[in-house]
Amino acid sequence: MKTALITGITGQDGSYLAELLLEKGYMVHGIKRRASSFNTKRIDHLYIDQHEQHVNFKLHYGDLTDSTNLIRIIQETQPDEIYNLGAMSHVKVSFDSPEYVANVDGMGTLRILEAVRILGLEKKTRIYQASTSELYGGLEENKNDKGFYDENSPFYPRSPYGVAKIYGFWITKNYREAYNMYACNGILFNHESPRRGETFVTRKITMATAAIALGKQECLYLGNLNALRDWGHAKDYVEAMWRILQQEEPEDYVIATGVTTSVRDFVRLAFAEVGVELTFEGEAEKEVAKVTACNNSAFQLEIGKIVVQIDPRYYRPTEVDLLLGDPTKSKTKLGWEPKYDLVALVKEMVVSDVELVRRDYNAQWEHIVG
Ligand code: NDP
Ligand code: GDR
Repeated sequence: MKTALITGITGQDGSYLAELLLEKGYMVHGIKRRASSFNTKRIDHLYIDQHEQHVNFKLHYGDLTDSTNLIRIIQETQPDEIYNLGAMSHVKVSFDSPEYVANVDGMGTLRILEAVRILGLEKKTRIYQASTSELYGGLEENKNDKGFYDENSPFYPRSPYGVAKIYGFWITKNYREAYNMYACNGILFNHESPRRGETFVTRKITMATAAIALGKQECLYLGNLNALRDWGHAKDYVEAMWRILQQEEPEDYVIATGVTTSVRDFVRLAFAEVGVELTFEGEAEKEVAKVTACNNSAFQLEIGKIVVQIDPRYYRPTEVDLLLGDPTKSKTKLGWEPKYDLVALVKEMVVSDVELVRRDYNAQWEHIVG
């Protein structure tokens, strides 16, 4: 039986990866932070029945800012594979707490690598580092000839988050080269799911779509509608993480769908799932989306109703305008291909959020900041 250790197990990706590894017969250890309220809702279904089915699933308290607990947990668990997914992962919030982000997302990666070295596990333990398309910064001139970002495209991060993650990227590569460690970067483009954090744009949109359709919310406030992202499904992407660690040689890989879509079009697709057609009008901060047709008898919205407005509070000091990844290497070397396309992803998220809003609407959702 292989043993894996996942940092960030309580997050979106950690929860899907834990499920995947348990299915594959792994012993799965996860590091969770102590919080004043429950923070394990994404993995409770794995945790609750640990006395019966999943005795091969164990959580440990810890934090990426604390080397001592990382060394202790790695020593205790002796993992064959470490997936370092833990991070302060919100780009906009990273402008508010840049030092913390550098500590967790940058130095945290070093702490994991050093812990493995200190414990003499360099030959045994393979390490996956959660790198990101934010490293590219969306600069037009850095795209490849085909108009995509690939493993050879230059980096130009545009946020404290991106800058912290670039340290994580290079220190992982450096430890691979300096100490012959099996340490790899997955450069993952945006990936979403019904478990996506509520302050990321896709989930904010699908939750609001559900709440507006069900008459529980008036309007959705967003920032930059022109931003373009290469959106995939988290379930597909954790499969790629696992494949990256199963290769003969450690290498870095771009994981993406190769399709990019604007935030505005994501909004259109989400509302289309509840039978509502939108028309966008106006410029910049005055842009709004109005209902122009409503084709689902379960969701009756007034024609002409404004359901999306701009709130400049959600603009970023420096923005990444466009992300589009080239999945050629992951396709050919890993044999990886996404199973979900964007329409299927949006559908799953909207259906899940309609269910959630019906069951358990919380008026605070209208004021989600992020
Ligand atoms: P989430 O924000 O959903 O999860 C982040 C996880 O990190 C949570 O479990 C969180 O714990 C944990 N964490 C935060 N701070 C610390 C800390 N100081 N010590 C230990 N753990 C901590 O992110 P995702 O699941 O979406 O992403 C996983 C990783 O992949 C992240 O590193 C992210 O930066 C990266 N990434 C994500 C992409 C995406 O589109 N989703 C794309 C590319 C990279 P808690 O639950 O207590 O907050
Ligand atoms: P991103 O994701 O910054 O790409 O980082 P996010 O969903 O936060 O933003 C995507 C784009 O949408 C624009 N936007 C808004 N974003 C948010 N959060 N809220 C809004 O109201 C809003 N309106 C418009 C943003 O400006 C941006 O252009 C995610 C994270 O998961 C990172 O951890 C990961 O590394 C990258 O994806 C790849």
